[in-house]
Amino acid sequence: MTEPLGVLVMAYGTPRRLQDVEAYYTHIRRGRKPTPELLADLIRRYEAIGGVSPLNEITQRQAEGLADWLNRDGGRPCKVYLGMKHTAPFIGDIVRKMTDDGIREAVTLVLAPHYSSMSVATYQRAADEAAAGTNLRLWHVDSWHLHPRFLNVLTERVRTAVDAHGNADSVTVLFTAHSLPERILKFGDPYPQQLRETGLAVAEKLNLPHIDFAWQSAGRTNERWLGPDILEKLRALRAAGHRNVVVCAAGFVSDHLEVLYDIDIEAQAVARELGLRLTRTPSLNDDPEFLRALAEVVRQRAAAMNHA
Ligand code: FEC
Repeated sequence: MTEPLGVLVMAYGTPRRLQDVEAYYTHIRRGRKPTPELLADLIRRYEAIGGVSPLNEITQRQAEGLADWLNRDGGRPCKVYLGMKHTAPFIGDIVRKMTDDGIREAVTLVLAPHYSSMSVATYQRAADEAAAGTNLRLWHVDSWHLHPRFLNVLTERVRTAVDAHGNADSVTVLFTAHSLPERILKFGDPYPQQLRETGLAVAEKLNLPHIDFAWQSAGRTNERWLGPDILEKLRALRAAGHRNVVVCAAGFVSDHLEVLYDIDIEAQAVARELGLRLTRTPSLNDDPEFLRALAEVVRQRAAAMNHA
């Protein structure tokens, strides 16, 4: 029997209960506890979206849907594992489970389309560290921001949202992703360029006359983060006479705090205040076509290693 190919899906993770938010936040801050003010502010944001984020559940469904596609495409049988960056089951523990299960070859896939040394690479490092000295060989997928099927799914969402506004001429489509510290620019990180490439590819398919880019959800730290921030960009668009904005959070693939709070509550409030009509494209979540795109991404990576 053919030995299964391991597939390590990696995602951000979210606290399962409000009581777990402090430990989660401390983990994100690499062991430094947040101040009481920062913690209270984060808890307030979780409460505003109903107390917990749907992220873990959606991630789980994404991994299951991916496994379904991979096990019916006629290729090598796959065993899909899911490891989280900031909550259990942690990436390192899952890699150890993979080795216990006898997996010797695996593709790793982060559920974020754009590569950065401060995002995707940190997941990969966690997996590499756990796999070091074992028989498990990992082949990382760095990015999949231009995968044709992914672009098709995103494009359809943008098309529907723009159509709901009436006329593409009167709408600005704003592509966003999670901000990162500005210092990534010093080492030529591809992250900003990749977000641009995704947005431009969608715009080209739809022949969109007005597109723009912004960063969202910047961390509450003292350093400079990539800008313009989405709120600043909304103000600038209104000042330039725009009235209709479609936000496509192309850097995220799921509903979670940064979408449900930062866009649906915070950015919506600013848009209302400015007299802007803002709609957000629905998150990809467990859309079968999106998961099929991810299955193709995995197969392509494996094929590049001649292990499809
Ligand atoms: O729904 C949820 O509960 C989790 C939503 C969530 C996602 C997410 C994705 C990304 N982050 C990225 C980078 C950073 C950096 C810092 C940082 C901080 C936070 C905090 C929360 C949080 N992030 Fe996150 N992120 C999510 C949630 N993130 C909560 C802490 C409070 C706050 O700042 O709001 C700053 C760390 C530091 O303080 O040093 C950097 C990137 C992504 C997108 C790629 C990915 O999914 O990995 C990049 C979802």
